[in-house]
Formats: sequence, structure tokens, C-alpha cells
Amino acid sequence: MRMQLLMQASLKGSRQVDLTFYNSSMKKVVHAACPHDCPDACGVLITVEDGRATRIQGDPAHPVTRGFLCAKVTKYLDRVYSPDRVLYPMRRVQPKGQGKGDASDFTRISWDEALNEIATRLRKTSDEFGPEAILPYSYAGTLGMLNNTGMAHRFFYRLGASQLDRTICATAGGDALITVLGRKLGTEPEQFRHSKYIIAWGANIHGNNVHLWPFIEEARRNGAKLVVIDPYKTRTARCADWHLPINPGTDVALALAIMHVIINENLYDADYVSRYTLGFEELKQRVQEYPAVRVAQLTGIAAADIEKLAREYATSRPAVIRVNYGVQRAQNGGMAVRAITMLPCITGSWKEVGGGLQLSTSGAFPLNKEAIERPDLMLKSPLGRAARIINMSELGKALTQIDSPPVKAIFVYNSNPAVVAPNHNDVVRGFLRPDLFTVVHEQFFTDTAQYADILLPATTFFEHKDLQPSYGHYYLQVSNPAIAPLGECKSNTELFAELAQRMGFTDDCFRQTEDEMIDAALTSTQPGWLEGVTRERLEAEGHIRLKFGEGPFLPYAQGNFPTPSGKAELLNERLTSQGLDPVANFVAPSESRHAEKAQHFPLELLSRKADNFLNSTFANLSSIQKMEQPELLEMSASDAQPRGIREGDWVRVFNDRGEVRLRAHVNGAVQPGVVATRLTWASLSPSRKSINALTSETLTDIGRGATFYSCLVEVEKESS
Ligand SMILES: Nc1nc2c(c(=O)[nH]1)N[C@H]1C(S)=C(S)[C@@H](COP(=O)(O)OP(=O)(O)OC[C@H]3O[C@@H](n4cnc5c(=O)[nH]c(N)nc54)[C@H](O)[C@@H]3O)O[C@H]1N2
Ligand SMILES: Nc1nc2c(c(=O)[nH]1)N[C@H]1C(S)=C(S)[C@@H](COP(=O)(O)OP(=O)(O)OC[C@H]3O[C@@H](n4cnc5c(=O)[nH]c(N)nc54)[C@H](O)[C@@H]3O)O[C@H]1N2
Ligand code: SF4
Ligand SMILES: [Mo]
Repeated sequence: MRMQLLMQASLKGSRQVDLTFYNSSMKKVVHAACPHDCPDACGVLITVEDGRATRIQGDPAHPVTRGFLCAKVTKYLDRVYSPDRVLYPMRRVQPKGQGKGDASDFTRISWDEALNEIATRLRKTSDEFGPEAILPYSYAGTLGMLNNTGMAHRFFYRLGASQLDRTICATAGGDALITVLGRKLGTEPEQFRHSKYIIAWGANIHGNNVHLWPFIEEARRNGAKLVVIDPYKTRTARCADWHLPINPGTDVALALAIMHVIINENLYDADYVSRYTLGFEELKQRVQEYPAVRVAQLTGIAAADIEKLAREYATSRPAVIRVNYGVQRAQNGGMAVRAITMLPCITGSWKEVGGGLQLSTSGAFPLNKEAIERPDLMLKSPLGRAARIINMSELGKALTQIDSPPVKAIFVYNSNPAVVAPNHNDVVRGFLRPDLFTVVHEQFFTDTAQYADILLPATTFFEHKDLQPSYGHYYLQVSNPAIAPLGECKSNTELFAELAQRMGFTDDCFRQTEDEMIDAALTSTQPGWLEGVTRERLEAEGHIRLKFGEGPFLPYAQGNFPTPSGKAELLNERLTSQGLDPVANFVAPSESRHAEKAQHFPLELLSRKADNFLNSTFANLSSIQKMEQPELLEMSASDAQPRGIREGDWVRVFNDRGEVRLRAHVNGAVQPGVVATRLTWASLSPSRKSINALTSETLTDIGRGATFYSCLVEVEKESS
């Protein structure tokens, strides 16, 4: 698939398009798109000289990227050309868990050997145990549409492998948003500059969504107020006008209390509510159970502050909420997002430029997923039906408990489950099973790679082509390859196309080129907002804004909610069948300060993402490590003192699932009762264990998601 490379140079905003080949001696600038799991989906310009990338910069022409990149991707050349890249296929030679846990446990083999061995093992597993004994495990290493799903989905569907329910990040909030709005749409980032009141709700904008920040700064220069609701004092919180440190997992109560004030003080938009919402009377009744005085006790936020927040939010116009996924990593996170999403529906702020709410914009891209993923291929598999579904947030259980059939082969790509999956100790126990055949396709020798039987080298986005949507803005991009693949790296697309041939899958879709796949993704029977968007245009223009008509995008200004009722569903009876409240209510997470378990493990642990890593990605690069201290456990003085813990002491953080070692940092980042640390590679942490040794496989109320932020622990000073 080394095809002609389309290059683009940006000269004072005008773009020149030229065709050339790899290894051209010319200096050229290639347009790509950052595929990492980040709402910003930046437009990227890569300078290539003599076939080697020499510079990376943000595309100045991209209206959200605006010419800059985050600190980690600014250093991307270090990642692409890192001496630690996996460059060749490898086979394990030391028994799992008995070697050094590094590349010396492996020997180099050819692609031919690797693919033959994988095909043979998968066939054997399928014959002996049925194809559902094979489990693909992938998440968001790349969000480029081709390499995120594409050939891999086709391959595993055709094989009849177990389906993976990809719940580890966003299903609680995403599904909850849909219960109110019908679709994952939200305020476009460019409109934030027009807001007068901005709430960052469980949203670490400075760290995780940095391209929204300049729009917020612009709004603030024009008098807007920024409020942050987060149990952790993020950099965003430190820069804000008002930080409300909330007790973890209590946001649903806060949102209901805000609506209590807004409704009882008649601050809602009666006209908008009556025309465009369903269930306002039921909501009105429900919020009476959430007066500010009661909710103050749950949230730790003073009643007067709750009332002030409600009044300011309802009367400042326009007011916008950036709610991010942090809120929905609590057990009751679905209900929290549901209740927060109701706020602009009762104030009517969806009508205003700079109003509304953003959780995700991903529902706006009408790409032809069926054509890219081909779920129909399951019918051609030996099963002849849809395969069973395994929840990725219960990987530990899947590898150690499930039978009929047990998981006998796991194929990991785009993910590092030996770090990111909850209940790490069970996950590792599963990966150590000698009878489990494990394939890992990776760019680096990650913690998960340590458990591979066959390790395969993967390209980075510098080395392959893709189609890049976004979950934080409304621009679609094509990402062009800038350099030839390093070593013997193959993209996910190439790998699964070749493996399909070895398996004897003759379906035409396994022979599609990247360009044909992109064309297929753009051919929708209902192009809607993609009207007129072609690959050729994307290649020529770099990015294209979805076509919503002229002017700012206001999807719900006149209702038009894509829900079954056509209205914003403040009451959703379909929730009742799932045993949930059809409006919204507060149920304390089973791991929170309100739970019985808190008697033994009284501290709420937030194992957050590092601002300069991306989940576990980047954690192994020395130039990036300098910016983070993931070995720290941040805690308040009032929790440290009674435990005899002082700044810099090594501590044991534990619960009934596991323990890790960290170094105490007694600062003002968290309130009493909360401790915080950052996600990093297990092999790079002091106890060589992921922080997820402490988190559980309990699932969220809505969306079967992971509950990383509902986690109780105790901390004690390490005896010296
Ligand atoms: N630099 C960087 N950027 C990233 C990532 C990264 O790892 N690093 N990850 C990417 C990914 S995968 C995602 S999903 C997005 C997610 O981006 P965010 O949703 O912003 O993700 P989190 O960092 O999990 O959570 C945001 C904030 O929620 C807070 N929080 C935790 N519990 C609660 C609670 O109960 N209530 C409230 N109100 N707040 C709470 C956390 O302290 C955190 O500061 O970011 C993406 N961008
Ligand atoms: N304790 C705790 N745990 C968490 C979270 C948390 O906040 N706290 N966050 C959760 C969230 S929101 C998420 S989204 C998940 C993230 O879970 P993952 O999506 O597994 O995230 P990463 O750790 O970034 O691992 C992605 C891996 O994919 C690889 N990769 C990148 N591009 C490619 C490619 O093109 N091909 C192949 N084959 N591989 C590639 C990268 O090198 C990297 O090792 O983690 C979850 N886990
Ligand atoms: S990680 Fe996010 S902010 Fe950084 S370059 Fe990629 S898309 Fe942009
Ligand atoms: Mo995520």
C-alpha cells in the first residue's frame, strides 16, 4: 500500500498540491491529522527532508488547531524515531512472566513466519473451541477511521471472533447524553468565544482539550466568567475565576440542585421548555428532593455557592457547559451526565450562539461505518450469526472466569490493557495463562507487549494514511503519510488485510486500498452534513467543515432533538426498563465516602490522566517524562497528618484488590478524603504495577462503562 503521496504546502494560507514519491530528496510539507484519543484532532504539518521528518507543527489554517500542538505531540519526532520503537515481528522465547520482561524475552522473526503462525493458531483455536474463543482487544491508539476499526473489524467479524464492547472510556456519558438529546452533538469550540459564562464540568481543558482554551481566553477578555467543577485542582481550575471542588461521584446531585433553584425561582425558559422538552413536570417534582442544603452535604459545596452558581448560570447569557468524560467515570456517571445535559434544555441556552453544552461532537460525522466495518461478515463466519459480546472493562473477568468457550486467543492492537484496564491484577493473571495465545501489534514495547506470544511492529500516523473525524469539533480531515514505514512496521490496515489472505478470506473488502476505504466511508446513503465532501477535496483542502448551512451551528435552537419524541427527554421511560430512574436521581457509588466500604478504605482515589501523557501513550519517552511525576500520590494535609505521612514519604496505597507504592505529595490539589495520582506504564512505576491494581470492574449505571473514579483506598506510610 505504498502509494503515491499527496503533499501539501501551506503558503500564506494558500495550499499547493503536488504529487511525489517516498524518499524524494525535496523538502516537502505533508498535511496529516493527529489521530490520538483527544477531542482536538489537530491538523498537523510535517516537514520531510530526504525522506526523514524534521519538523512537526500545528496547521495554522485549521480553525481549531490554529497553528499549535500540545506539549506531547510537539515532541512527536522523539516518538517516531525513538530507539525503543518495535521495528520487526518477534516471537517469545522465554516463558511468560519468567524472562526479564523486555525485548530480550523475544527473538526476531520474519513477517511471513509471524503471519503463518498467527493464522495457524487462530484456525486451531477456532476449530477446537469455536471462533468466539478468540477476542480482539482494541481501543483508541489511533482514532483514524481506517486504522481504528476498518480492516481489523472486517477481519474479526469474518472470523466469528467474540465482539468487544468498547466501553472503557465514554459509553456512560455518551449513552446518557443520547437519553436526553438523541445524538452526540454539542456546541462547537469556536462558539465558546461568544460565551459569557463557561462551566468546565469534570473537564481538564488545559490538559486534555487544550485547543478549546484560546476560545475561552477570548471570551474571558470580553468579560466571561470561567467556573470549574472538579475534585482536583487542575491547571484549568487554577486559572479559573471560580473553582468548586466537588466530592467525586456527586455531580448528579449538584445538577439536580442547580435545577431546583432555576425552576423554583422561575429562571428557566418556559417557552423553550414547553415547546421542546418532554417531562418537565416530572423533573420539577424530582428536583424538590434536592434542595441546596441537602446537596451541600453530599457534594461538599456550600449551599450558598450552589445557589449562586445556579443563578449566575441561568442569568448570564449566553452560558455554555463543557462537560467532559471525567464526570462519567463514577458508578453513577451516566445519571450525572444525564442531569447536567438537562441544564441548557431548561434554560433554553441551545438557542444562543455561545450557549448549549459540549460533551462530544462525534455524532455529526455521517460516515458509512457499515461499509468500513462490515458487521454483515459475521454471517459468513463459521458461526453464521452475531458473535457473543465481551465488555472490555471486564477484561480480568474475561481472561480468568469466562467459559463456554473460554478466551483462548487475544489479539491486542491500539491499546495497552495491561495498564489501562481496571482490576489490573486479574488482567495480568489472565495474560500470564500459558494456554492463552496473545498477539500484540504495537509501536512500543508496552506492558501488554510483555505478555505477547507474537509481537508485531505498528506504524505511527507519520507512516500511514487515514480519515480523521473528531469528537471535539466539526472538521473532517485526511491524514497523509509523510515518511515510509520504519523498519518492517505495518499499519493496522495492512496487517489485517494480509492476515485475511493467510486465513483464506476471499472477500473483496480485504483487497481494498486505503483510498477505496476512504471513498467507501464517504459514501453514505444519507450524506447530510457530508454533502459534497470527497477524498479529492479533503486531500486538496486538508480539512473540511461539515456542512450545516451558513453561520454557527445551533442544532437544537428550535428543538429538533433526534429522540423518539423529537423533544429533549427530561423524562425517559426507556430507562425504567433498565431499573433506572426515568428522570434522574442520586445513588451513591458503592465505592464512595457515603458507602459502607469507606469504613475500611476511607479515601477516594482519582487515578487521573497525566496532562503530558495520553492515557499510557508517551509515558515511556524521556523528553516527556521530564514534564510529569506519576510516582506521586497527591493528598491533603488533613489526611496525611493523622497517618504520620510527610511530604516525600513512600506510602502504600491499598484496598481489597491490590496495592501500589507511591510517594506522598502533600499539597492543595485535593480536598480531605480524596487522593490523586496519574496513569503511567506499570513497568515504569515504583511497584511495577499499574494504578489500576486498585480500580474495580464494577460498571456504570448507564452504558456499562468503567468506573475508574469510584475507587476507595487506604494509605499508610511505608515502614522503613
Ligand atoms: N493530555 C492528555 N489529554 C487527553 C488524555 C490524556 O490522557 N492526556 N486522554 C484523552 C481521553 S482518552 C479522554 S476520554 C479525554 C477525557 O478528558 P476528560 O474527560 O477531561 O478526562 P479525565 O481527565 O478523566 O477527567 C476530567 C476531570 O474530571 C475530574 N473528575 C474526576 N472525578 C470527577 C467527579 O466525580 N466529578 C467531577 N465533576 N469531576 C471529576 C478529574 O479530576 C479530571 O480533572 O481526554 C483526552 N485527552
Ligand atoms: N486508572 C485509569 N485508567 C484509565 C483511565 C483513567 O483515567 N484512569 N482512562 C481510561 C480511558 S478514558 C481510556 S480511553 C483508556 C485508554 O486506553 P488505550 O486506548 O489502551 O490507551 P493507551 O494507553 O493510550 O494505549 C494505546 C496504545 O495503542 C498504541 N498505538 C497507537 N497507534 C497505533 C496504531 O496505529 N496501531 C497499533 N497497533 N497500535 C497503536 C500506542 O502505542 C499505545 O500503546 O484508558 C482507560 N484507563
Ligand atoms: S494530542 Fe490532542 S492536542 Fe495534542 S496534537 Fe493530538 S489532537 Fe492536538
Ligand atoms: Mo478516553
